[in-house]
Amino acid sequence: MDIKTLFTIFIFFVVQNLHAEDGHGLWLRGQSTNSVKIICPKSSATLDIAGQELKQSWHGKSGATIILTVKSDPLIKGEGFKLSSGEIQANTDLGILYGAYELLRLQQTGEVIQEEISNPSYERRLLNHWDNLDGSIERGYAGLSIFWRNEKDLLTVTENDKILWQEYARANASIGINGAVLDNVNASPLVLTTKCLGRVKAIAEVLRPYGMKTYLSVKFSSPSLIGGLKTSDPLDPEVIQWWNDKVKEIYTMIPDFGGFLVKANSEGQPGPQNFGRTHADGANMMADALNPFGGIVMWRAFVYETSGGDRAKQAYSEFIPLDGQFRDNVIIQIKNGPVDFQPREPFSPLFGAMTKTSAMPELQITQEYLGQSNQLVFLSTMWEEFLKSDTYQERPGNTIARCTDGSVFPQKYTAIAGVANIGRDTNWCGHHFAQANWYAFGRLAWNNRMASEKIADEWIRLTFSPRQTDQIKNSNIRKWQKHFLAPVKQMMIQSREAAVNYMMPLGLHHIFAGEHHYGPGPWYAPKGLRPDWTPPYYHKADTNGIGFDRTRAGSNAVSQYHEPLCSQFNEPNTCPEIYLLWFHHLPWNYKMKNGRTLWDEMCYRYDNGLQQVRLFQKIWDQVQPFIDAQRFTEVQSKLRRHCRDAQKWKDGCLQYFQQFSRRPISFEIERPVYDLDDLEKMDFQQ
Ligand code: GCV
Repeated sequence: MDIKTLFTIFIFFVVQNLHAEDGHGLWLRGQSTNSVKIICPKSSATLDIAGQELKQSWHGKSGATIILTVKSDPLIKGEGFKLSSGEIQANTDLGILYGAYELLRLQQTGEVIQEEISNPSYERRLLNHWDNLDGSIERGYAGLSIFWRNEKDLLTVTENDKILWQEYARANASIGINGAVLDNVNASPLVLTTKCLGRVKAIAEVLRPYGMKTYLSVKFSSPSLIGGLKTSDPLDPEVIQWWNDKVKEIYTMIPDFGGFLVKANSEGQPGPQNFGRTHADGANMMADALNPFGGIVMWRAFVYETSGGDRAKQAYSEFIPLDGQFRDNVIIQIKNGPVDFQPREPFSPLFGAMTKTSAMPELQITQEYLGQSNQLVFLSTMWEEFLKSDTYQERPGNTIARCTDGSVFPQKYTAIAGVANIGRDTNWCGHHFAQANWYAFGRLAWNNRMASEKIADEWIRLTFSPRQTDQIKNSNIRKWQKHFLAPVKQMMIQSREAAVNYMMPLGLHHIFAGEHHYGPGPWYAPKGLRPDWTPPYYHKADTNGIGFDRTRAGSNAVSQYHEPLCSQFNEPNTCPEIYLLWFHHLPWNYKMKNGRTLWDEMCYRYDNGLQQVRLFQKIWDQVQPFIDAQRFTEVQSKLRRHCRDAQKWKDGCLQYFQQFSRRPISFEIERPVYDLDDLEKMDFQQ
């Protein structure tokens, strides 16, 4: 089936479901009856999509003309574009498509359209899908994989598959995402079999016109697991040949294949160290195979050993000595924080510290540690905080954004990745508001200086715009802005801080019950489990106090940060209070800046988080007149669950820590409603 027929079927579905408001339409609900004349001297699959999108959703003056010009301009970088009155200009067809989406977004959000050049911050803006070949998704909370299936016909591609992939590609292109890693970093070697590559080829064909490249996570031991070799040693000539041949086979099938993502020597995954080699040896071997075809290797820095001391220090300790040894088509993919996507972490000290090696941030869009698909947490503010963090590397002002987008270090490739929150659920992400995180990731990947307020504003207007909501047809837009847009935006902007407060305030981290990473479990420490997989390893509460001592006198993790951060973090009175217990073990009566004791402050923060969620419920209940029934009810129900969860977090953590603080739960706050005994036995995912 050609791309035009697919597009027609797809439009048919969109029109059919216009009033369903089940969330499937994401932020792309701007269909309009206004007409526009498109002048485009060239034709290609991508340009045709740009033209169709403009025609379908034109909110400018009816009868206007728009010219699409593919022409080089030194001010336009890569896939960037220039918008001016009546024209979209770009170096590439894809740039035109991005320009078309930007123009439509400006029209639909009511912004003034001025002449502008927009260039992407990162060359590669990728989603990482942790999708397994059996269709399950590691840390996925929105149903099964859209790419893989656990059925007899695992590899048969159906028309429904293609429709879904096309909708997916369109949504990504509309926010500038230009690549997808299709399988879990805990990779199956089978993904590299010729059969599976056939499915990857089929996906790539649907994604291609939307400018999305496909990438694969690969298992380091694939040569021995599926290639029949005795070893997977990266310096072994037969192993090198195996990867060369495999890469050649991939490019024969998928000429624009993007490259590999590798999790090696991490959480039980094999890697070069199994053969006495380094991360650089392993990454370079793959990089050499990919280089002739323009492919890249994204080599993850998420490594830690059970016997390796402070887990937060390990990635830095392993990778810094290798700086300068990697090929220029290797990028080290680093999680935002030094531990693991916690509600709040200081940034990973690796950013900016490797001056001769390309680095890229890895963010987590799926809410593994932030309430999964039950809690409303807008992650953009967390990512903004991270990207704006000053590393002080080379000179003050070198933020993470600057250290990774090529502003500070010359990188042959720049990139950013987000672990996707997408599944087969009708609304794609499990929670209607989780769509905002997908949207925010794309917008920040395009412009890493964008403010979360602006992103939230855009997303709300596009997703809940009164134009699309029958109930509001006769109501005026200002009323909608005051009673829907403003309060909902406020709720989104505050939601991450609320989550930090009711889960892990003041720098606490990783205090979840069990492997599910959902409910509270500061007590969770089954016998025999490696210590760094249990919360007491992280909170270290005892009758003397609480927190992880990472000062010079403790694990000395502070030394991995550039001055003045190292000294600031080292002293409790200069350490930002949001990171206090990340870096310090402090007595329960430690005096906070506001005069409260540490214990009272913890009580206050936990309660405050819960009260914030109660406020979100009130806000949402009041917006009912401005929204369709289905999305209203579904979000309302999620917020009720959210509130119960926040109560469990507060009650569980405060009562557990009270056993050590031996102080009353501050009388200024509401009393716990759950018993600690019950919480310790509870299955929070029920
Ligand atoms: C894909 C955490 C998650 C794992 C994940 C791992 C990683 O440990 O809990 O599910 O594995 O991070 O990022 O590799």
